[in-house]
Amino acid sequence: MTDFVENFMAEVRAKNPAQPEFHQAVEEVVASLTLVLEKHPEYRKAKIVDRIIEPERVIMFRVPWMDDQGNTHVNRGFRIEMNSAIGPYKGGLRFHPSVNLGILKFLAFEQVFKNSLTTLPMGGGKGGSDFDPKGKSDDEVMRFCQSFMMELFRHIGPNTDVPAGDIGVGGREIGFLFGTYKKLRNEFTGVLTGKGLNWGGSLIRPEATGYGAVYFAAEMLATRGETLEGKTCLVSGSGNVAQYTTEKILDLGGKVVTLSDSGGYIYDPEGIDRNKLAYVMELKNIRRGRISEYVEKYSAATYTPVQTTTHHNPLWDHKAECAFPSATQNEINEVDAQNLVKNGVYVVSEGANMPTTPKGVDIFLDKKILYGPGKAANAGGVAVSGLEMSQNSMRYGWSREEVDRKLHGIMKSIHTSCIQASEKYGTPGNYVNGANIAGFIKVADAMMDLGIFG
Ligand code: NDP
Ligand code: 2IT
Repeated sequence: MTDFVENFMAEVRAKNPAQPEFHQAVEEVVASLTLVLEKHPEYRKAKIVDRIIEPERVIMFRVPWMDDQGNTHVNRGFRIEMNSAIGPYKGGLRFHPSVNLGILKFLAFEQVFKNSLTTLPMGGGKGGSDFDPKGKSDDEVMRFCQSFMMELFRHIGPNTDVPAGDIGVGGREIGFLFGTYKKLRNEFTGVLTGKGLNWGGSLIRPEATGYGAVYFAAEMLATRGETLEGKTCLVSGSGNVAQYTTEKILDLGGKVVTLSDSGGYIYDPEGIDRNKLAYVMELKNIRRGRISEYVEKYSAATYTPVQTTTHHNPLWDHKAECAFPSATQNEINEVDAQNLVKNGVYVVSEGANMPTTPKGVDIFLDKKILYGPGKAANAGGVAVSGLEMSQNSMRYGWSREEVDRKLHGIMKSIHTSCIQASEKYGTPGNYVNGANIAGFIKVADAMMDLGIFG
């Protein structure tokens, strides 16, 4: 079967050149699936794996926009409609200069399995642009979003494809995108999630990814009879996921000592308490400042600039029990993974998508730490997006407690699915195999039922 993976990956690489992140995401899943394919010749016969790695549709388009000085710019827009076997395409939009076809294909591919794990009826998709919102005025961001939606609107719809946020796309961007869609279609529908509360959004959606990643960590710890109470946690990023991860860790009695952005990270040995978190939220969400400013306000903390080209990230080299990578893909390499384990970390719950390199993952699995991969641990965001879709369809809104209770239940159920699948296929405690297999089987069975186009 390892021959199978090698041969399969050689074809994937040849057919999808210059998409290393997509290759990485596919290889991890296909390696897990060898355990399933041996027992299920029907999946092999129906070429389910060959079909599941091929997007149903890729849309790529020009996004022209004008800056405040009247200069014209052109960015590239994408939407990857990966798989709709179990529901409408669903997944976020990322606005970041690093965005390209391969990165969005990796994200769309992971989204298929993640959405399947949530228990809700959502297919997988992802989109975005290489536009950089950083340093742009609100008006520039608005004009960009309007231009982006001017093309995207003809491809999406509440029963077809429902985008949401991701890196660089938060409430502000979703507002401009939704306003443009509404104007173009003359329709008020749940075509996007992550909407504002006054115009169709769900309570707890902003919190959901971070809260979910912490609920998932709590479930993993419970398998050893432990809780987050008193545990020291390393969190990376300082955006949506990092902020609400920090908030929920505080709720559960843990201590967060790091946060970061693309410039570097802060280490606060006294812990980031609720007041400091409120400061970070204001700094990042309202003032759109840099995390380095934290140390000007809180002198016990230190700021360390980090080059993305360095061979390891010192953020992951502090004593702690838990780590919540919440910034971006491949932010933990094998040196970082070794440092984490060396410093006592034995819980890693991934808020970000694919934040650990394959060699880093191997270290976590070898050491048998509690390692929750992104497609399980960060599924809370899209799960509450699914709940937002349900509320929009009903034209009704659930209370904060109701949505949080449902989110908590979904995270527990994802954890159970991972445990059960990893045991059934002979690798107990391996959440990577568990998530890949449990996510796959539901989609694969639907594809079998729907015939060759499914
Ligand atoms: P935000 O844009 O709100 O925040 C992103 C954070 O990560 C910022 O602090 C940003 O720093 C940092 N970051 C981004 N790119 C890099 C980079 N290349 N190197 C170092 N730091 C970087 O995004 P989110 O919090 O929404 O997303 C964070 C992660 O969580 C992503 O992997 C995303 O795919 C994943 N995710 C998000 C979900 C959601 O609901 N939002 C759901 C599931 C997963 P800076 O400000 O300098 O750019
Ligand atoms: O990666 C993800 O799951 C997200 N960015 C959220 C997707 C969504 O549709 O809420």
